Amino acid sequence: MAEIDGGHLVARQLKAAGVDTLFGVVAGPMIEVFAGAVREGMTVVGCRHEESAAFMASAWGYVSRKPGVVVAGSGPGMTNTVTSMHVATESAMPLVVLGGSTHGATRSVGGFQEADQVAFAAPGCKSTATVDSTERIAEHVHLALGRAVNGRPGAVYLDFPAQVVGRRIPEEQAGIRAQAPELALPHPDPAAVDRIADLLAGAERPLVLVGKGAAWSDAGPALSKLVSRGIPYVTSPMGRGTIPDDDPHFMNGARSKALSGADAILMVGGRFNWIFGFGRAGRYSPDARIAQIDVCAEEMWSSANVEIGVVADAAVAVAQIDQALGGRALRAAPSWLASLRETCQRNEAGLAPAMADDSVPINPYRLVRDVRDALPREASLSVDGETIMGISRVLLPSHRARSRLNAGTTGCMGTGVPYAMGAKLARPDAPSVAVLGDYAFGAAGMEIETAARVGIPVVFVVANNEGIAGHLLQDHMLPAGAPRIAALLPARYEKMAEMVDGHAESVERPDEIRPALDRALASGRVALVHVRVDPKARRLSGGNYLK
Ligand SMILES: Cc1ncc(C[n+]2csc(CCOP(=O)(O)OP(=O)(O)O)c2C)c(N)n1
Repeated sequence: MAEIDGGHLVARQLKAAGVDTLFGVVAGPMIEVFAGAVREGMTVVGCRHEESAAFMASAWGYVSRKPGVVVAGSGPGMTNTVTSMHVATESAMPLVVLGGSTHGATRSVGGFQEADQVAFAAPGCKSTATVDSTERIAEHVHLALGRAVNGRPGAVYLDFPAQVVGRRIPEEQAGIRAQAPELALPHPDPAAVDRIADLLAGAERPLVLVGKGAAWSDAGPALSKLVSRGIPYVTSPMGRGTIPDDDPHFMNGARSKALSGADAILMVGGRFNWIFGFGRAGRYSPDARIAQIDVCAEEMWSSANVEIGVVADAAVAVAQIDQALGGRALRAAPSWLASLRETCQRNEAGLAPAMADDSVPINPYRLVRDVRDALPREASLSVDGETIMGISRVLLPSHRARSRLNAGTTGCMGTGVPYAMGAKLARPDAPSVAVLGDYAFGAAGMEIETAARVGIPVVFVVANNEGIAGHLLQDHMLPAGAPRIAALLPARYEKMAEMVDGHAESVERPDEIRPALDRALASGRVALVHVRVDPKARRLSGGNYLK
């Protein structure tokens, strides 16, 4: 009678559920899982750090709308994924962490790499479980995958004690769960749809807010249709591209004015947290009437005074609101759109001199302008850092849902490198570019070896301003004469691409930026474009453009 070990069983269940890519760091007691994944023909990405592996998995999952799966060994291997689980849950990215743990026979008596792993995982997860027998592996994996990706996506942790992974059982006891429920998407109540249509139709200054929940549910086409009636919209950073950014109703460039001026707001798949100014008076008009669409009813309870909450899939709900509006003309004053557009143009014009600056060291606005010009329309874009992320948020567009990845709800540095790699594996046909501060690159930079080894041709653009927000913190917030704490060495990060036979570029002058980017994009290899930017440059507060 053929037998199968627990590790192979994990892989077989993943395959049965349509997960063909696995991330992780090989370690006991999970080596059988990696071996099983190879036997099952999965793409297995062996990473250099579990935190990065889990970030890669969550980006892969978010872009492909499947659960991203990462495997970590016991003790510190598993605890290295805790930040990534927290980030995935807060940023609503689907992640399943499979953590090996010490053998049951040595628990509580100082077992090797023993830790209370479920307790470490729990606060950052939607759910956690311990796999109690080899026979129940398939069921636990089936549950974890479903829970990570459904409802609001997030992290799920499964703990695998060593004795469960290594044990062999007869194949007919494997209990593979080949069938996943076919879920009908949650549809909105028609009466609520009519009320929202009335709200938008009767408003003088309507506004749509787009969060990454809208990206997740591919609400772009329905949203494009709705806003084309003459409604401006503002997105969260990762909601960018759900409607292509070159839509004339896109008003992130007049964000503060749009939020404070609107008299009716429809929030689609976003949360009234810090990213949207909590929905509080001050950022918003106290008289604004607010409607919200979300897959979670709890989300309607926030700092914002939400009048109408609809629990529904964003794409379905928006399409129905548009249908309910039918041939009705909106009452919105044309001057509302026009004044926001004018603010966008004025703010962008205010940045033009910095974008055209030819000085050395390079102005970061000039660098990001050239990245914008070189960036293919369909590219996946990941951005990480502080100064460079703020500038990129203003200048770099996105044109596709779930093509924009950044530090997200938790503002977590160290996501940029692995997110770009996960996105590339999920969408291999689209170029993947990461724009990174030197600190942000360094936080996960060793994964460049993973990219070279596995063959993940990402372009890393490192804006090296020699520090955390350049020299700003070092010079202005630390005592004079302090050792370099926030300021970093002017290191030559392109050497890290050379080290793995990747494509390396080093740029010191503005006119060298674009040719270097073009060569990197054409190289077909992992590439690092190292750009020396002015350590003293800060973000410009062009009107309300940057808030
Ligand atoms: C995990 C984590 N650690 C620390 C921070 C605090 N932090 C915010 S921005 C930043 C670094 C920014 O420097 P860099 O990546 O070089 O980008 P720059 O601002 O210089 O463009 C740090 C450490 C954070 N947000 N996340």
